[in-house]
Amino acid sequence: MLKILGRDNSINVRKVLWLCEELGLAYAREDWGQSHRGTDDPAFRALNPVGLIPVLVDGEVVLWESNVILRYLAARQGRSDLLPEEPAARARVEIWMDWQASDFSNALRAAFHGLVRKNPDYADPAVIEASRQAWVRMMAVLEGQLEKAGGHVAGPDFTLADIPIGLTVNRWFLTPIERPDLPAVAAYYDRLNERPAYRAHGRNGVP
Ligand SMILES: N[C@@H](CCC(=O)N[C@@H](CS)C(=O)NCC(=O)O)C(=O)O
Repeated sequence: MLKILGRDNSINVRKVLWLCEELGLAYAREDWGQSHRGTDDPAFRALNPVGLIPVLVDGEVVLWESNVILRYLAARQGRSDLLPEEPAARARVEIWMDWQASDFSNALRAAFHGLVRKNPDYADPAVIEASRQAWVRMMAVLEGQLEKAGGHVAGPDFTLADIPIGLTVNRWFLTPIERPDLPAVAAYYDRLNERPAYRAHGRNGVP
């Protein structure tokens, strides 16, 4: 059985839990990180030298980096509907995954960690406001994409790209900030909510 290491309120662990649910894959999850076992434990570092969650163990295969794990599981299950094999179609999915993991996450970090996690490293109101403004700019990009794409972030149908983006949208609605009205994003949030796996691991009250 698959083993997933990481607490279930981590956005990056939730990506993997959501996908396992979509794929109908059984797994055992172990709590690691923050108030649980620390990821500086040598047993954990032996699996992931950078000490971050999630880690996936699939027999001899040990992986870290959440979006890599998503790609691995979709390919393992032959789900080219979620991650196309044709290079251009695949790249159109991966653009949104990589953007979420880089510029998008960097933009919202201070607002989210300052206001929701109450992390003292992000207590400066000016830094939080700059982060909020950057987050709004990223969400305007997403709004434009959703207006064009026809239902989901990489096109009409659900793909792997919707997992990182859908979790970030959940975070947007659960963070106490001033938000502009973004109708395509709101409709997308409700569309994702039709998926039991999103209700279980995405829009489940956890920011
Ligand atoms: N790029 C990594 C980022 C992983 C990451 O930042 N994980 C956070 C939780 S979301 C973590 O391990 N934090 C330390 C902890 O929880 O102890 C990925 O996508 O997997």
